[in-house]
Amino acid sequence: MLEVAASIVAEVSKLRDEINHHNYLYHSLDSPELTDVEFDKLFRRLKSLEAEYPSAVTPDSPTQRVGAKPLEGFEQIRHELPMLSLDNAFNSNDLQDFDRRVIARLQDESQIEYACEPKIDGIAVSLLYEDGILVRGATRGDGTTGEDITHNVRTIESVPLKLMGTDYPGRLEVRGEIYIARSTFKSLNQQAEAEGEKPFANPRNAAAGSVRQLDARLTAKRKLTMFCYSVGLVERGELPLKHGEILQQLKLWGLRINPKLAIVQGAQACIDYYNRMQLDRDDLDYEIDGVVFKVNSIAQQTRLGILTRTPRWAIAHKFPAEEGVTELLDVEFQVGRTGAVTPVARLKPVKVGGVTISNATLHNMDEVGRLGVRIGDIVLLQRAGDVIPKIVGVEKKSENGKKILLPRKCPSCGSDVVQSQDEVIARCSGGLICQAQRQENIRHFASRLAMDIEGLGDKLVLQLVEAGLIKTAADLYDLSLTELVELERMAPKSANNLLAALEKSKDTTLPRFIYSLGIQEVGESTARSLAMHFGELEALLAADELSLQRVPDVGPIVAKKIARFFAQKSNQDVIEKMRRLGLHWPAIEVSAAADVLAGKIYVLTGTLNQMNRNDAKAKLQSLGAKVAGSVSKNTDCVVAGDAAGSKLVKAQELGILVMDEQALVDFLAEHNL
Ligand code: I6G
Repeated sequence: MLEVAASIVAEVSKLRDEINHHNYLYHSLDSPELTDVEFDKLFRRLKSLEAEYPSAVTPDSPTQRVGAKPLEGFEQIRHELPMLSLDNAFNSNDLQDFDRRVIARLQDESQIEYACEPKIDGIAVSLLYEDGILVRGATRGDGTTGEDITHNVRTIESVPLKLMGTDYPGRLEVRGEIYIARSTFKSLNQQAEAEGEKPFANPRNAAAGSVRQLDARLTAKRKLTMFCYSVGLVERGELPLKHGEILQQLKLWGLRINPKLAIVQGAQACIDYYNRMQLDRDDLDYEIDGVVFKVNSIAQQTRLGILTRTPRWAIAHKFPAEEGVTELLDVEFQVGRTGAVTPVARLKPVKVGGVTISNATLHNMDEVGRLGVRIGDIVLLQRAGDVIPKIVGVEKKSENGKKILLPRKCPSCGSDVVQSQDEVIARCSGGLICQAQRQENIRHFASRLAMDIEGLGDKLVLQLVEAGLIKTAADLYDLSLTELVELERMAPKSANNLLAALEKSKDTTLPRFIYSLGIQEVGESTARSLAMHFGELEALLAADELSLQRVPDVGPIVAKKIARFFAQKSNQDVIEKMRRLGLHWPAIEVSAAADVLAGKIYVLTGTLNQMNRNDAKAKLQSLGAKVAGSVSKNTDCVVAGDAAGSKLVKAQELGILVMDEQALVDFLAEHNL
């Protein structure tokens, strides 16, 4: 009996190794050795053994890629090391400037070795391997916090569930780009059309939608793939000392890297690589929007360090925006959530970079004047990556072109449109009586980074507003099943799901709640600063402009907008209703924190690895410190990160307190920051 079990275990293990190996050859190296039929035979044998001996099933088995049960929602993941973004170069001069900056900072080098790769137009993600097993996949999110998409990442055949070999670090975070191949995208869209569904606009949108599916079975059908381009966290193990060699090592562990990786010397060779890639671009089975150059030596990368959120040792050289020419048929004015009235161009449909464009933004009336564009003109369009296309010029004037005029009344509610002296944007003065503003406001409230109300999409918001069921976001929490099922195309199951999602969203956080209110100029990061500073909503509501200005990142203009928002009775009523209907969040302990460093002057120098410099600055400021740019005898403390230079030396000469990054992290943690 025991012997049989041992032989089964051995067979199962051998089959898994074989399947993983052939998966790797097929999906990562693009050089299969088995026919599909031969591969399927191995796979079916493994499945049947696992069905017969369920105790032999392990989570890293290739049969276990797709979970059976959809998730209820996405968990937030805080990246242990922030996921940075890249600085951009838009031409050869920018690239040469970058190279000169690198040389100047390193002082001792005249020609730098660079690793070059295509920049995939996909979705940045992080994979975490513990003892070689994939334990987590997360989106980049805002670089600090992303979403847990492990269930979806597991379905991607080119992502190993278990690393090959044995010499990998105990904890290894691999970063890269998930995308959908052009060929796959084409067949997905053909299938969507055949089934009467709306096709995806482009491969990037299709990939983005697919990694954010709650049901991994749907993700698996989208046939995503991934190229790995760097590592994040590395613990209990060592990696090679050059970026290119690290990537080659990742490949040996079974991860997929871009075959176009090249190591070159100096800026001119980078420009040559860029030109080659621009020529090859259309022949690739994936979309790229430029190329990325990285200083190859990790020691040099460390010396160069990070500037806020972008490494000084890497740059993305973007391809120029794709352009097209078409006729401007009409201009309509759209009203946004803050009442901004924006001219939107309706165009004769035209293909730009493979995508059909029929709308483009004209930004504001100043831009319309600057371009001198009229309805009927032939215009020049630009489309860059995922950005909304814009009109950048007039190719040919129409003989009887019609002048574009800002409407005097809001196209949505008929209130006056006003243009104040101090901004170029015209606004509807209707406030919450304006249906368009209401709709946009509620859409923002429900959005992913705000209250994240699953299932409450744009169309449903429009339906609810049009049916008169909701006027403000607070009314969402008053909706009843009876009201919902009376809406067109609303089955009882969907209505119940929406009510459950609304219920779930009531349990939120103060930063999210503040962000969801849609106060002008208050994005996610300012909302977080406000929450950290005031700790509770009441204190924020009571704050005047001066006290608002004490919050990091809040200047006089933003403070005025925040104070004005909370002074409005209609906004107070909405907030009061939300709280009455059950929205709640834990208080944030600000303790006596706000004054702990009052009057102290801090200086940050060197590279911080556990947080970016802006975050460190904001946190010190929230404790009352002033953060200065240079060291003087008035400085109280210098926080010295890696490769700190002259400021550290000066601090030591002046006998000023110096703390390293870990001491800062510990100190902030003591104050709940
Ligand atoms: O967004 C990115 C695309 C490609 C990257 C990147 C990359 O390397 C080929 N590398 C880094 C380090 C970052 N973003 C931050």
